[in-house]
Amino acid sequence: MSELEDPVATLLRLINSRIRVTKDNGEAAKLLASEAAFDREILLKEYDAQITLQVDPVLGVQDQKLNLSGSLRRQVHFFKCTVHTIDKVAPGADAGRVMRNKVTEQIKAIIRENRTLPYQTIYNFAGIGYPEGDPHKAYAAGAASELAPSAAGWTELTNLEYQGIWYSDDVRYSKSVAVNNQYGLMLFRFKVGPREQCVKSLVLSFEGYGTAPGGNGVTVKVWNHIAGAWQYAQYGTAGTDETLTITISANWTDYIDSDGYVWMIARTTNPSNGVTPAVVYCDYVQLTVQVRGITNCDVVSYKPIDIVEVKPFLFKTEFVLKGWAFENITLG
Ligand SMILES: [Ca+2]
Repeated sequence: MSELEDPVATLLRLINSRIRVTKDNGEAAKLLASEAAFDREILLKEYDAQITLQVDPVLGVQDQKLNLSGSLRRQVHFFKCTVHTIDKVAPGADAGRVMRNKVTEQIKAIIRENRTLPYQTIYNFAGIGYPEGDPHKAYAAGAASELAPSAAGWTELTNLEYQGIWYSDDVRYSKSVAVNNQYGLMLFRFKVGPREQCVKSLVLSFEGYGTAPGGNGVTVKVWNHIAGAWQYAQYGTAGTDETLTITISANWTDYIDSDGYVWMIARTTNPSNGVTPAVVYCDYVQLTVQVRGITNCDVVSYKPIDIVEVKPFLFKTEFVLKGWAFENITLG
């Protein structure tokens, strides 16, 4: 049973997963994008900017009839999206107005550039390291079989090792195993944002390769937590980078566990012989998730609404955004 995702959740994920703002000193700005309401305390203490999103209280949702009978319809959702910044006294902080303008440009770019794909999110490991929080994780092991995600044999990558899988840049992480009959294994855990009931597509991809005395090749699979089995096997045969893709076409909830994780394994197709190692190389991995929900989005308008009567000044941009979805309804 699938359901439509709340459009506010869809747009917030779009913004959160793509927004990157660099401060004048070269550091990444710390941003909070959430449902309304604005929190002055949290902005003063912890963040360089706060972005709030809600259904526009004036424009709301329009239900448009697209044909004479009214069977083809379009639901247009309007949103109020507000950027909030202040002049911070913290060292290294941008001036409030400068930060506001940077965040405004980012929101504008993200919404316009993803006009036809607001429902798609690409998850990867860029910027992630050990032992940071709850999100995506990567592990390696040597074993004679495909270990389950919960097996004890996995070791998480180190901070430096994670950097090998951040980007598709020919800088790779590799796991070498020289025990007879053992494979080089890697395990990837992706933390998926949406409610699993809203998911309509999961696509995993692995860029890398494997080498072993019995021949080149890497095998990738995804974990079915209901069946307790690795499934959707894809095989590579090269001794240089190739991209293997797993497309899950049905029963998505079987592949998203109760913690919201999707698990992928990669192993050398052939084992070590105890003399020559089996080595699995990974340049990059990603998970692309699509949800059922709004299919388009756009910017309607925006304006600065600074509040400079009280200190610290509050710099704000207020956007009106829209998102829409088509419906084909059965008439009685
Ligand atoms: Ca890489």
